[in-house]
Amino acid sequence: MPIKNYAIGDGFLTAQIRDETGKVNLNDLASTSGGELEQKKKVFRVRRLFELLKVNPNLVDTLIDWIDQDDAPQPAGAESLYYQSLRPPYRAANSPLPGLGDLRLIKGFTPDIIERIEPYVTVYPLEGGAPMNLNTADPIVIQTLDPSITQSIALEIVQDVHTKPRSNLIGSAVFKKSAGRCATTTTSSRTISRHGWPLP
Ligand SMILES: [Ca+2]
Repeated sequence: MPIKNYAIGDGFLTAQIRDETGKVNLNDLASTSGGELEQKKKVFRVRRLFELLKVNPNLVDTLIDWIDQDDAPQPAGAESLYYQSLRPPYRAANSPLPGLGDLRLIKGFTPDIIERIEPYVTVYPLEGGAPMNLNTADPIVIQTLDPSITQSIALEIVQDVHTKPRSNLIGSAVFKKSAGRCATTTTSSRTISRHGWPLP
């Protein structure tokens, strides 16, 4: 519940607290924990989010290059060589994003695209690798957990969570029903768990 126009001193305070752990962490792209397979899944999640938001998924390559420590560009990416050709020139950060404001520095991230993705992404924790809080996640964010989670399944999961907030969704009736509709039930459950779904 936001605070609106709360009288404080000579002015008014307006504030809203949002849970960042219910979003896709862009700094997961810089996290090397979990090995190569886990890293591919993190990249897949961000690409899927972009696709769901009608944003060119190739922009994930420029995002990876901005965050990763090396100067070797991804297939559709851009490293310091590109940024140093701009006027004024600058270098790729080659480190985690300290805030979403830095997205404007990255090749291809126009104000329109940043506005489109901002509600669903975070940079916290900076080191990445934190599990997602499904109690506060948007249906679009839940869809990034696994390709078999359709919009209707995600909406059903959110509705169930809002009815009964919990730390364990695996055993819930709606999860079993949803997982049963997925093409690879067991695999889906395991995949979701590795992506941050709370385990029993
Ligand atoms: Ca880099």
